[in-house]
Amino acid sequence: MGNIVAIVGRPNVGKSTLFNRLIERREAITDPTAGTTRDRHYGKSEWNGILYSVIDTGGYIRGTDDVFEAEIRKQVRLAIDEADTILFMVDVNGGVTSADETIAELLRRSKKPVLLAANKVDTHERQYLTADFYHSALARCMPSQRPAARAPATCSMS
Ligand SMILES: Nc1nc2c(ncn2[C@@H]2O[C@H](COP(=O)(O)OP(=O)(O)OP(=O)(O)O)[C@@H](O)[C@H]2O)c(=O)[nH]1
Ligand SMILES: [Mg+2]
Repeated sequence: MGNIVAIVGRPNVGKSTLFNRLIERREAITDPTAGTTRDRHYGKSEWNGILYSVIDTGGYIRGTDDVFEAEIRKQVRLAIDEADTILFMVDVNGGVTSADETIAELLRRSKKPVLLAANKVDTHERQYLTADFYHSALARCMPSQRPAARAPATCSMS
């Protein structure tokens, strides 16, 4: 298997926040406004002595006429094609959305290995919300949260 990981998910789930954490620099813009990332961003990271490339992508929104959103979809598909492994990021708050289902289907069709990262698990109790995501049957579900979140991390990317 090669060493390119693409972070994919709907807008605002925390993809760029994780990307910055992995590359250990604040390179990607992160913001509470959905649709912040539009292009693909590339970075390098290392895990247990293994170097890998990571791609941050824009939030995937299905079938709108918006030209920007269509361009983001194109960029996401390019990143999926290029990647060896996909990190599918969801937000545990609010459960599985139809946007998550659409992306799950896109990823299933890619036939690439997918890891599901359930983000924004900021409190101990919220780790149980990850159970909702098992039914998308993509992969193991890994709870995560940004480093600054107050509650103890239950699990992280590594
Ligand atoms: N509570 C909480 N907020 C988070 C966490 N991770 C990211 N955020 C916040 O969620 C918002 C969106 O984060 P981004 O990293 O910009 O999300 P994104 O998925 O890249 O968004 P788009 O580029 O619009 O698709 C920001 O305000 C982040 O600070 C987390 O673990 N917990
Ligand atoms: Mg982003």
